[in-house]
Amino acid sequence: MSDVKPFVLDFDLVSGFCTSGKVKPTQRRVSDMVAQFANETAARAMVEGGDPLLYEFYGLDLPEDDSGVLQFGTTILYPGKVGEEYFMTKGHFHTILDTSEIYYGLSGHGMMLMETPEGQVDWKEIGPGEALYVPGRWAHRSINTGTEPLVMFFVYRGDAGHDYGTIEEKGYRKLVVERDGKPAVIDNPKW
Ligand code: S6P
Ligand code: ZN
Repeated sequence: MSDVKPFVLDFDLVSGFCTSGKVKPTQRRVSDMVAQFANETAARAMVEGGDPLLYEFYGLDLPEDDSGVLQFGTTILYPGKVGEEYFMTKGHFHTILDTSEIYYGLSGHGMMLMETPEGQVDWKEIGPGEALYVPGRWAHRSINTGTEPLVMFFVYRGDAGHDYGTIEEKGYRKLVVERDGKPAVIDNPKW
């Protein structure tokens, strides 16, 4: 068991930021995930045009090898599109595949796109006051389908680990795009 002492952290309920600055978020820009977007040409043009920030998320300095630890923080995903595809997170499986995760919507509106290695696919809308359960084995990607930052609090088993490789190689089976001004879930033509 790890020797972590009790502590308190502040996360703003609307912005999602730790306003005291006790912890710092990791940032991902379009340049960090050009190949993950269906329209890579549009992604490259955005990189050249200033490389916008897609999202920020907190990871705490907690032991990563202890199944008793809970990792937690917020994800702040900005609104926007690359081509017709909404801004999204990279998405990942947990390395310990059967570990689950809880997300709680604080502000903004979006979707969680999920799939299993066996090819089950699901997506759920998430907004303020809604708790979303991502079961073990389900890869998860957050997508901002709204016009404000999508802010969610998350908790997962601290030794779960992140497997990004599978998604980076093959992508998701589905994409979330804007059609007629509304979000639509379509087949990924690259799959
Ligand atoms: C970790 C949890 C979140 C994501 C964050 C960024 O298990 O799901 O903290 O790390 O939303 O997404 P990604 O796919 O870049 O890690
Ligand atoms: Zn996760």
